[in-house]
Amino acid sequence: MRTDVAIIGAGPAGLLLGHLLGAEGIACVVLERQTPDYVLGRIRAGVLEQVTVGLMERLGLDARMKAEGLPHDAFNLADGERYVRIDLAGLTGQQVMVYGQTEITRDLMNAAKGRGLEVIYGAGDVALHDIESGAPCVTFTRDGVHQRIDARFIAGCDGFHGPSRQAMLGQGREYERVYPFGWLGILADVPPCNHELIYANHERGFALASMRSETRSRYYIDVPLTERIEDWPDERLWDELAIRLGPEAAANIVSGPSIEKSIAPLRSYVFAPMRHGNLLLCGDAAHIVPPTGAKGLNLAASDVHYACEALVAFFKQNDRDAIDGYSDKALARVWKSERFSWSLTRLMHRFPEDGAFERAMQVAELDYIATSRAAQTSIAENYVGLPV
Ligand code: RFL
Ligand code: PHB
Repeated sequence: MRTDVAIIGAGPAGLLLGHLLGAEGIACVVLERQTPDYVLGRIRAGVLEQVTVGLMERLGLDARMKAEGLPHDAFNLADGERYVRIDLAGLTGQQVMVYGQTEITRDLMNAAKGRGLEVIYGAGDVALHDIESGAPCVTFTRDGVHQRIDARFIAGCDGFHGPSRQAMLGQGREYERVYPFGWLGILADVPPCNHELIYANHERGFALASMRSETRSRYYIDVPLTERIEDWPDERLWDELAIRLGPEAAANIVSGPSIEKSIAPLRSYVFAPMRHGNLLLCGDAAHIVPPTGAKGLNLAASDVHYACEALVAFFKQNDRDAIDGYSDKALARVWKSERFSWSLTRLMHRFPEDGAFERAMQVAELDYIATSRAAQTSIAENYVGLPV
């Protein structure tokens, strides 16, 4: 096979890039190791920035999101019984959209065939070759048959564990911070306890009340990395959520059987630069943020925006500088989201190594945020997403 851009990974980054390039008349093929059902079974992000919503609008794939997504004007930071409301709409004039990563992925998947976007699922042993040359290629096996795609560029959209970053590891630098806890998440078909998200810092640890719809809730607590999912039967988790979210939220929690429960470790990670030769990395393949700022999927979307812009400039105006400039442009936004996610994680979690001083700093910061419009505006403009 021959194409302009071989895209590895059919998560949100790979599918978005495939559709955007297709709309510009640039040929591409997307290679995914898993089956469509497996990809849709991963319960992850729930909060979309305007930039991400805007890309779906540009593709004309926003109808279901507009009908079923929940626009949110605000979210809350809770510390004990105190709530600090961050009025996103009032402070920035913007909202965020609560719409699951599963749903956005499903919308992109369903539109692929009709738009002629070729996605090859079940691609094994994906390997990248000759990324420094003008004619890189990707090899893989499917149904026991060895295959090869020749391309002009490769887009590595294959997440944190994929082969793309591995192919350029010696060509850049890794920046990493691993946190001493993970988030235990539960998805249940019960109404949310509050119509706005609540991030809580309780003496027993962090908790988040989120949602997917008026009838489906998503909650998280932080747990030590040694904890196993079997240690957390549903009742224990509901009891813990009620304590950590505080009495006001607890009074409105409706509990029910989990339809998904998993533990995700927290990590901050950046690989720079995000391009080497003709391989461009997008999304989790290049960086990871702790979920506290709801930034991971949104960063994948903004990377894709910059990558698409660069590839269009190359194919339409023969502009090689646009490709060379991709990494700097994408990283400028990545680092700001890394900072925001790291600082919100620091503010809202009890770190095992922290003492009385660190806790006093958290209280002082929350006091400051509670009383300063400037501090709230800073949080709000980061949460709704910085401009691309
Ligand atoms: P993905 O979604 O991991 O997709 C990568 C795809 O590449 C495939 N792949 C391969 N394909 C072929 N060959 C190989 N060898 C391959 N290896 C891997 C994989 O199967 C997969 O289909 O990366 P992408 O597209 O960059 O998207 C990134 C997002 O998934 C991620 O950043 C977010 O989910 C992070 N995140 C959140 N982001 C937000 O913007 N808002 C949120 O509210 C939010 N909440 C979260 C989150 C992530 C979480 N977890 C579980 C990590 C909440 C959680 C709990
Ligand atoms: C989610 O609903 O899954 C969610 C919401 C906000 C976050 C992280 C995850 O910061």
